[in-house]
Amino acid sequence: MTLLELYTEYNRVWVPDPKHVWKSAEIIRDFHLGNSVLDLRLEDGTEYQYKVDLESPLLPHLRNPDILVGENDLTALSYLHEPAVLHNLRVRFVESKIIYTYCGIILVAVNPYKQLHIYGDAVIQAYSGQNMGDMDPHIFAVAEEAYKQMARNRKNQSIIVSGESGAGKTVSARYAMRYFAVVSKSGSKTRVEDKVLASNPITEAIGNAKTTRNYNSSRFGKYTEISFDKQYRIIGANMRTYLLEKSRVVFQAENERNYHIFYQMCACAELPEFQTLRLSSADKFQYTSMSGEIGIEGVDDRRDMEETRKTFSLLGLTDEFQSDVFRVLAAILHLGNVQIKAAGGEHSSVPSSDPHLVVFCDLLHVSAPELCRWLCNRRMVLVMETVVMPVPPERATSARDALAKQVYAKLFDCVIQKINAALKVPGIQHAFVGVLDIYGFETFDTNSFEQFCINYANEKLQQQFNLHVFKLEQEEYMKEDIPWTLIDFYDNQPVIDLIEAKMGILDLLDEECLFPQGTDQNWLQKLYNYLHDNPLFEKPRMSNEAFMIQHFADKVEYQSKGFLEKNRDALYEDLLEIMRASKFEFLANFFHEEAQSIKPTKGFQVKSARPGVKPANKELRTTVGDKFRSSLYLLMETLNATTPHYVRCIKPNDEKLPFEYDSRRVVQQLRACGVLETIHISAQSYPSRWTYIEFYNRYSILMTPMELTVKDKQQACKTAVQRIIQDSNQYKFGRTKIFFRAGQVAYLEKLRLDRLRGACVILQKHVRGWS
Ligand code: AD9
Ligand code: MG
Repeated sequence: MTLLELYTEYNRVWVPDPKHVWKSAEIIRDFHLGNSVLDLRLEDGTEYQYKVDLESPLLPHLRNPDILVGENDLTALSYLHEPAVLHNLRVRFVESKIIYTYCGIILVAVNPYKQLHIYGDAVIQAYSGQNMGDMDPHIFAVAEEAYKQMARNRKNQSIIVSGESGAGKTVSARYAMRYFAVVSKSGSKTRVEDKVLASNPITEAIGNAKTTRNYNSSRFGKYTEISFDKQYRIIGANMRTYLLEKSRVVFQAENERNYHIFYQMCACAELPEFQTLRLSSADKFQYTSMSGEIGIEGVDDRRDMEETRKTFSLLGLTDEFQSDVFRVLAAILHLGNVQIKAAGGEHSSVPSSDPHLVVFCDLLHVSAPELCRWLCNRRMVLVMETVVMPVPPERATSARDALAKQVYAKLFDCVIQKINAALKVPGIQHAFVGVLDIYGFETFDTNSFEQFCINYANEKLQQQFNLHVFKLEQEEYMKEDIPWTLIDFYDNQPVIDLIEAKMGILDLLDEECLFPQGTDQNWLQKLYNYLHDNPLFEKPRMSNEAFMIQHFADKVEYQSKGFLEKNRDALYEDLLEIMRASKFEFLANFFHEEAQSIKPTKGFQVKSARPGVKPANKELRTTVGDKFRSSLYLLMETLNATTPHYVRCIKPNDEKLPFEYDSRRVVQQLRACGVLETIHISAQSYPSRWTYIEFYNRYSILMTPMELTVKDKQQACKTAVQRIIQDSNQYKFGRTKIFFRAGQVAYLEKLRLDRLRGACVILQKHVRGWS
């Protein structure tokens, strides 16, 4: 008997559907090998013939028995495939308003877009100390599991949260952190747990912004390590951040905003302590008003400013530090309003009396004439001499914006450092739980360097996940004395190699950045030349300005324009020199300590990336791509040294509507965030495992009288399985368990049901005979 025999009358299947992705249908005639169609009836009553390729009959997915629908863990389903997962999540979410479901070791969280009463302290207490399997799926159950394993195994843990923009990563990460703060309350006066939680509003004020996808979108990745002492109480924390979106400081797309903190400050412009900053409402500043969007529905920037300042104070960051931060932020807003005018030919001009330039220089204690000079001119180093050349207004504007971005990025790092110092562990850290809130896989109509980096990070995370699942499987198989070579699993190393290996995409990009005359087009040509044999790399047929990568989640087309510039992140040395010379020590320090906190894997000298644009400090400087590669390497090292727990957030609709489930959007994300890949991994191996006892108890009804008389029950099970399932590749006998390939348990279940029905009929005959 094979799976084919389950395609019989009354059984149900899933067939593809353009709107709902999958729709249910009932089989109305038994299917036999050699049939060219499968006769079906759809739920609306229409009959439908599903075409079957005679060469390799590919039949639609079988639908699970209703009794299994709504399960807490998707891996309990007999048929584990895309339509089953999609349907099960929908039933739970739409009908039962349940947002959490397990899929093996993953917690799937569907964003309800509605405040639910499932996060109170009482719920935390209910989850505290419980076993994961005994409770309903919840972010608190994952946090509890991490906490418990940390204490039981004395091992560091990680909670890895991923998902696309607006899916609920930051909210989930916050709840996980709150869980630890509540269960590990030290009761001490220092309230270190509150301090750890306070880090969130601050990082969100300076690192989150309104985008069209999410009103509070994190524009950076974050890994927060929460430290515990021997009694497993919180004693501190440390944050690592990844790739802040700097371009937002000077440019926002339509309907988007700059970082929240700017609007919070503008909303408080008239406060006495802000008078020196010469602020006004956000619509008066270019950097906060270019998209025409100043407020956010339901957000009170003024009140949020109070919260930001309160949390600054809670962390023990002094008033002086706060006022330094606000001073720099206000200066950036003024810089954006500096008018750069055309001055004929290739010249530009900024009068040193420009009111915003005056305020900028006042606030930051830098020289106005010098700033005007180096906005409108550049230094060219020739063979024998250095000459100063004027630049056109566009160039001067780019220089102004580059300075604003650079100052903001430095300020961001400085605030993170300060928070880390405030949360520094005073004594010895016994163990930690790290919470990773990082951007999910992205694909837009136009994809650039940022998406490339984000998707590269996701490839690395997916590999970490695959290896972990693989390791768990391997451990299980070893325990069961099953040779590990049996495991067949998907490895995305080839895509990672394409990106990061020697002479891969990043290396070629760095190489091109070394040439003063390097261009995006030259680099792309090199990619075409060197990588055309790679099956995961493609040149689009219709374009000479893009390349495509087959990622684990999807194929993505990247536009090469801007890669070189973004990777170089060139600094305008003459402008930085002005900052360095500032009497405002807080600012000057940003530019004195150029040393990178992340050790580069390799460095190289950018001689002169562009004429007049020199690398900072004329020293070894790494590119953005190279730094990102190193920071991912460190992150993976950290994650691999911990026990990971996975949370995958799903955005169920694009309109932010409560409990609205758009199957097409959900399935896209299930594919992209690796949930379906996990299923694929387990479907490839042996997803169903039964101990011999469990098997005997349930399936002895299928055993022959001879098998039933065998004393050794384990042997009886083996003989029965060998007889019932003829293809010996469909199962493996372990020490304590039998491992089944996908679909086999469903098949056994069918046989069991048939047998029970048969027994019923016989019984009924008997009963009738007696009466
Ligand atoms: V981004 O990649 O940073 O742009 P996130 O972090 O994935 O994104 P976020 O956590 O900010 O998304 O969630 C977006 C919004 O969804 C929140 O502001 C809430 O309004 C809403 N949300 C998310 N999770 C929940 C939840 N568990 N309960 C209620 C939620 N609302
Ligand atoms: Mg976020």
